[in-house]
Amino acid sequence: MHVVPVPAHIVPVPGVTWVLPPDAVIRSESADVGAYLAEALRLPLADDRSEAAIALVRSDDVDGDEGYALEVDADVIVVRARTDAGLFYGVQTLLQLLPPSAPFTVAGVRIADAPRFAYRGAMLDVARHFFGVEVVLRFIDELSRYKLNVLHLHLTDDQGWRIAVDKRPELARIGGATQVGGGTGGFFTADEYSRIVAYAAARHVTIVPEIDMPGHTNAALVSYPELNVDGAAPPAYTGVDVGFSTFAVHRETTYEFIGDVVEAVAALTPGPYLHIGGDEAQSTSTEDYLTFMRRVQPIVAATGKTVVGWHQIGAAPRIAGRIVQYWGRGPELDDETRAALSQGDRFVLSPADKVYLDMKYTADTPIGHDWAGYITTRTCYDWDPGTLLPAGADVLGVEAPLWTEFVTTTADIDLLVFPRLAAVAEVAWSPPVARDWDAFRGRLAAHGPRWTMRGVAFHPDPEIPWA
Ligand code: TNX
Repeated sequence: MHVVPVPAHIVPVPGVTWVLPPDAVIRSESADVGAYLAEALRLPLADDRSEAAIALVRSDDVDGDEGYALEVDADVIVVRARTDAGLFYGVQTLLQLLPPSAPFTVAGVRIADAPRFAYRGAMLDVARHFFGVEVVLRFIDELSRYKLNVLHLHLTDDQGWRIAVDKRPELARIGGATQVGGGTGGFFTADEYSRIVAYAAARHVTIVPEIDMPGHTNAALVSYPELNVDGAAPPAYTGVDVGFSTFAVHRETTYEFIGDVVEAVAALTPGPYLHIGGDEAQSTSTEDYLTFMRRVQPIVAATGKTVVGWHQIGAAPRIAGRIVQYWGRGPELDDETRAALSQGDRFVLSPADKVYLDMKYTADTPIGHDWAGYITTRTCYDWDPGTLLPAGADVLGVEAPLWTEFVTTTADIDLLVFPRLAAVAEVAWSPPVARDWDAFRGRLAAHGPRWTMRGVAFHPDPEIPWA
């Protein structure tokens, strides 16, 4: 059984094998999940009365908003869950239990599964280098196979602005026209962004849009000169430095601008979160930073969204319910993280030395950073979100970011993301007692051929005994 992330409970039933019958049909009490499975297996969906080879059943006996039970018997495979999300995760497990090609058989098994953390995410930086809708959809497809349920899109940075805002057309027109290295950039229209959101929703993935501010804003500063402290637009930026840009914090026009942007992005985003960045604002004084965050957090809250920010926002007084994304490196905690802890903030954990997917695996990796060290698949796997912060910290989950200063192609994404994202998924989903590096390596090995079949150019990390 090569299931990743490893289920909470999995017990083989010896001597039992399910074999796909020639006239197999799927019966589903969820139209959406049934359609997803039917398409994946190219099998017909049947009405309720027919004899099904695979049945997706709603059941209140299964615990949790995302939990499921899966039973493989000789004549039928049954997935039970209380919610569509649970059925979807049961289906992902089933797709992994099935062999990648015919003959389609599954060994008898009983699985009862539910996630450890509610927030299981990845981040894609589409600002440093722009990646279009199709690349993002493919990324969502892959992450949902590993039961991740959040895609954080880093939509704005010094090098580019990637989402059209009707009231502020120059953001896309001017801010969207550049990227690292001087390429032509790009941006999502409202319709394209909505396509991403809908595709994600069909896979139980929530999109978290990030508008990074007050630093990381050169693309906005180029587009609207009045956002600058001196009122003059700087030149476009296509390098890879950080910390040099800031919004004018003491001007009302800045907050009118932010209001327009936040309102537009919130209106296009059905999920509960809106990320305001807040990292590396090295050109904003501490006092100005606090002033800025005191103004901006309520602007976001007024749209009904929950504020998310990189852990530097911990320095600013919290707005109720906000989430702080920790990207530090241990063992010492910085002042902002400590401030967030003492304010009782909720945390999403993205420890840079564990899950930064833009770091090289080893010195030989052709692209990537190394400021947080080299990160092998094992490094992504061998840590516990339950003990990273002091006891009592309110940890909502885990997110693995892919920054794209040095990432220019889909093959670059694949190399850095796979297989490490699968390790992060197990960290976020599976209970600590079920986790074991040696067992994980063995299970992960079976995923290589599947990635190859799907055209995913994963890194053949030598620590994995690839099949
Ligand atoms: C730090 S992590 C950043 C990004 C860079 C990244 C490169 C964070 C909140 N800020 O601006 O892309 O390092 O690893």
